Amino acid sequence: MKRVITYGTFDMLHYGHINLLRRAKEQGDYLIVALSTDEFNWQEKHKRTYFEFEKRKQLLEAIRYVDLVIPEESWEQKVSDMTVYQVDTFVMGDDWQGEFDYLVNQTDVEVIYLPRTPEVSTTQIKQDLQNG
Ligand code: C2G
Repeated sequence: MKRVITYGTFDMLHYGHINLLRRAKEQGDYLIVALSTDEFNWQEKHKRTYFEFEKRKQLLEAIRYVDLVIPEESWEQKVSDMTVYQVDTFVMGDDWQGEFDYLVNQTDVEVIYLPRTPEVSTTQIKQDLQNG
């Protein structure tokens, strides 16, 4: 069984996230999503989410491509996650291109960056709603 992992906030879930999760699952048989906690989002990404962690987790767990949701609490946990969850492939959108290449050297996972869905983002949705 090929195990895939990806990380993110997944706030205000939209089809860009679904496109990513679908393609991540296509890389293997079992997809783990490490979901940024509210604290991690605020302290490390200076993002306040619209939906709190438990709600974002509930949404992700309802997606057919997702097999397990775990918390993302730090940038550093990725290396140990690869071992703990016996990961074969790490997937991220290409807005992170190159940022996680260190995982190839520090673990034996395959690192794949997938093209983002260009026209949609949580930030854009919020702006559009504000502008009416
Ligand atoms: N994504 C995408 N297309 C979009 C929006 C997002 O492919 N239109 C992808 C991102 O590239 C990322 C995933 O969906 O791989 C989740 O996006 P975010 O929730 O914005 O995640 P981010 O804040 O980038 O956090 O340790 C990694 C971080 O937790 C990633």
